[in-house]
Amino acid sequence: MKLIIAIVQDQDSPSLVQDLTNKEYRVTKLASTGGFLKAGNTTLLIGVEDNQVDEVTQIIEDNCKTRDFTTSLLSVTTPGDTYMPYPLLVKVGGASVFVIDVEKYLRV
Ligand code: 2BA
Repeated sequence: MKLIIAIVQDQDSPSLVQDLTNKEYRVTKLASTGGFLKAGNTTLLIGVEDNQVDEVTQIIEDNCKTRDFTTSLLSVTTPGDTYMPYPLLVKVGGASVFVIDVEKYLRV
């Protein structure tokens, strides 16, 4: 068995969760925050049999789009310098996916 951890953009998560549950996959949705952009994203935990990993990753790929974000970072060189905001273009997604071996799965 595998645990798929998928970090996706909030906008993509409703259709993704719907498609997964329509195919009878069990999904847990967590509200998360990206460390770099400090913006909300969604982390999905999906426990599957080994032979289901490809189908689930395909469903994730079908639902998750890459988007461009412009973020404003603050730059300062030495103490006392003025903070200079400068725009930075960042590509986010489609999804960051981890597939982990599960030692034991219990539903008691
Ligand atoms: P964030 O950390 O907010 O990162 C958003 C996007 O900013 C990333 O998109 C990437 O394009 C860029 N980025 C992140 N860290 C960077 C850095 N140190 N320098 C330059 N650019 C950087 P994605 O790679 O698609 O990641 C989207 C979100 O997925 C991330 O949000 C984070 O929440 C998660 N993530 C991605 N890779 C991860 C990893 N290896 N471990 C844990 N979480 C990860």
